[in-house]
Amino acid sequence: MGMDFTLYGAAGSGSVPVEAALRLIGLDYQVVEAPTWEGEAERAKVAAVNPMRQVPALITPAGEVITESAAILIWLADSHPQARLAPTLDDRRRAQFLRWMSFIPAAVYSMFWVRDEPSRLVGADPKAQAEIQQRTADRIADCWRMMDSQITPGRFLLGEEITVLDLYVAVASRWTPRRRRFYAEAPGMAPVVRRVDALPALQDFWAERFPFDDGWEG
Ligand SMILES: N[C@@H](CCC(=O)N[C@@H](CS)C(=O)NCC(=O)O)C(=O)O
Repeated sequence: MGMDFTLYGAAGSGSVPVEAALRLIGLDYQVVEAPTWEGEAERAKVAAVNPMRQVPALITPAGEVITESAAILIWLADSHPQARLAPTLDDRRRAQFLRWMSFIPAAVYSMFWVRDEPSRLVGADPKAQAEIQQRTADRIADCWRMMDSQITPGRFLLGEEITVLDLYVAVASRWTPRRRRFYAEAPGMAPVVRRVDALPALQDFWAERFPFDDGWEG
């Protein structure tokens, strides 16, 4: 099979759950590596396909560009129903699936636009920047706690079957304030993300794209 999908992404980034979904579905893809948070040169690589200059951005075999991690994950799952990575439209879990798939980018992921470069909001003042880092980390922790209070996982977040929501939360929960705090704030979801970390089908993938290096839990 040819390289049908092209994904602009980076190790450890929001492209990782998308890459994991592509792997689980069994689709062939290539990654254009662009760690955008490292600076202008990396962001410029993405500008041609995504004027937001962010990853992930997926180019489909038909040449369509899809940005926004949640949209990409939902679209991939819905258009490959045989992989069973999302509740279908008539499934009673669909509403909660969409709820949490929207919550992650709106409440959690959006904080990283500020965290990655606090000067975007507060200029060069180091004290204000440190405050931004602290407050956004606390806000993310609060969001995980609120989500945990509203969800009753089974083996996975929505029940017994893995969905792209599990991939998304497993990756996003490794970012600041990182897993140790996530386990404390979200004890109900903690066993689920550990289960996703341990999925045999993804062991080589995690090692390549988001390794569990010493001290990774924070
Ligand atoms: N809303 C976007 C956010 C994507 C995003 O923030 N990506 C980060 C990398 S993990 C990025 O490219 N940051 C560079 C920037 O915002 O300038 C999504 O959900 O895909």
